Amino acid sequence: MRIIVAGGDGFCGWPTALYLSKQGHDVTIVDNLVRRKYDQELRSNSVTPIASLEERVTKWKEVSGREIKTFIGDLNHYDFLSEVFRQTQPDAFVHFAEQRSAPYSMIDREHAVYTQTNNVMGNLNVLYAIKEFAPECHLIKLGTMGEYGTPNIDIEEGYIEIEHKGRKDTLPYPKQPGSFYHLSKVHDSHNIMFACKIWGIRATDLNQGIVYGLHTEETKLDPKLVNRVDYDGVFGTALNRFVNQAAIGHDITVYGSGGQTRAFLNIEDTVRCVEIAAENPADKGEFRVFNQFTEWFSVQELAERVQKIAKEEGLDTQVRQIENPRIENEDHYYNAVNTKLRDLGLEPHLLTDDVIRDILRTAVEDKDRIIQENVLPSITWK
Ligand code: NAD
Ligand code: USQ
Repeated sequence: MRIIVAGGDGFCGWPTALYLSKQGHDVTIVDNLVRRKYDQELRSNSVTPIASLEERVTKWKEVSGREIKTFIGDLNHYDFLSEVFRQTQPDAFVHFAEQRSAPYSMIDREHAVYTQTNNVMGNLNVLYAIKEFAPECHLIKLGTMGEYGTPNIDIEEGYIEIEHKGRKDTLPYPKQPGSFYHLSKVHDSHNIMFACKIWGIRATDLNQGIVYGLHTEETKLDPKLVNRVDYDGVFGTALNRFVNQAAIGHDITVYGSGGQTRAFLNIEDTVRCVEIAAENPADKGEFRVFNQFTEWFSVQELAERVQKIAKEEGLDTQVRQIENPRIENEDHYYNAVNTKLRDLGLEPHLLTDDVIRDILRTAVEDKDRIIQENVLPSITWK
C-alpha cells in the first residue's frame, strides 16, 4: 500500500514509518519538524540523541534497502498538502501530526490557540484533501483515551447504546477531556465523523492510551535510527518520565494522591495497531473507533514499580507525591473496553519488570543529557 505517515519525525510516527516500510509498504513521511522547535522553545531535548530526518531516512535506506520519501511542510498549508496528495495518491493516511502535550496546551492563551488551530485545522485540511484528491484513502487518525475522561461507568469503544424515555439509540460515547489539547482531539473526532457521513470518507479513530518505551526492532538497527524520548515536565509522559527520573536519582513525581488511572501501551504495539488498522480499512462512510491500549495502571502503582526496578539496578530513588499541577480526578472508577484491535490480531507486549528494566538501562546510558531544571512540572491548569 502507499501510506503517508504524517508526523513521521515524532515519537510514535518515526517507528511506525520504519515498521510499515519494513512490511513492504511504500511509505512517505510528512512533517514540519515543529516538535524539534518546541524543544528549542522549552530549552529541552530528547534523552536519546536523535539524528535529523534526512540522516534518519538515508540510514534506513542503507540498512534496509528501502526508500522512505519525505515532504517537509505543514498540514495547515493546503497548497503543500494538495501537492503531497497529488504526488503520492495514498491508500492510507496515518495522522500523527499534531501538538500532543496537554501541559503545552495549558501554558497560556497563545499555546491553547496554537494547539487547537494546529490540530483541528490541520485535520480539517486532511479531510478536504482526501475528499478532493484521494476519496478512497483510509484516514487512520490518532485520537486519545483522554477524550473520554474518567466517567463513573465503563468506557466503550467509541459508541454507547442508550435507552432514554423508552427509546434506544447507539450514540457517540460522551467526551469529558481534561486539557485544551485533549479537547482538540474531541473536535477532530466530530469533524471526521461528519466528513464520513457527508462525503463517504472511510476513517478509523485510534483512541490511544499513553505510550511507553522507545525501541522497536527497526529503531535498534543503527544508532542513527534511535527514537526520541521525552522526560521533561511538558512533553514527558507518565512511565517514560518516571524511568528517566529514576535514572538520575531524582524523586519520582506523582501528582497528587496518584490514584489517577490511565490506559497504556508499548510503542511496539502502537506500530502494530496502525498496521492492523491499515490492513483492515473502514468501509466507505464508516467512522470506526478503536481503543488502542493494552493495560491500565494508577500513577502511584507505576511509580512504585519503577522504584522497585531502579532499586534492583542499584539506583536510589523515592516516590514523592507533589501538589497536582492539573485539575483532574485523583480517585475514580476506571474500566475501558479494548477488544476491537485484539479481535483483529493484536498480541500485546505487556509491561513486565524486564520491559521497565530495558527502558531504564537506555535512560541510564544517556542520563547526562537530562537537563535537571526541566524535570519538575512548571505549568499549572489554574
Ligand atoms: P510527537 O510530538 O513526538 O510527534 C508529532 C509529530 O508531528 C512531530 O514530529 C511534529 O513535528 C509533527 N507535527 C505537528 N504538527 C504538525 C503540522 N501541523 N504539520 C506537519 N507536522 C506536524 O508526538 P507523538 O508522541 O509521536 O504523538 C503522535 C500522535 O499520537 C499525536 O497526535 C498524539 O496526540 C497521539 N498520541 C500520542 C500518545 C503518546 O503517549 N505519545 C498517546 C496517545 C495519542
Ligand atoms: N502524572 C504524574 N506525574 C508526572 C506526570 C504525569 O502523576 O510526572 C499524571 C498526570 O497528572 C496524569 C497522568 O499522569 O494524571 C498522565 O499524564 P501524562 O502526561 O503521562 O499523559 P497525558 O497528559 O494524558 O498525555 C499523554 C500524551 C498525549 C496522549 C495521552 C493519552 O502526551 O499525547 O493523548 O497521553 S491519554 O492519557 O490516554 O489521554
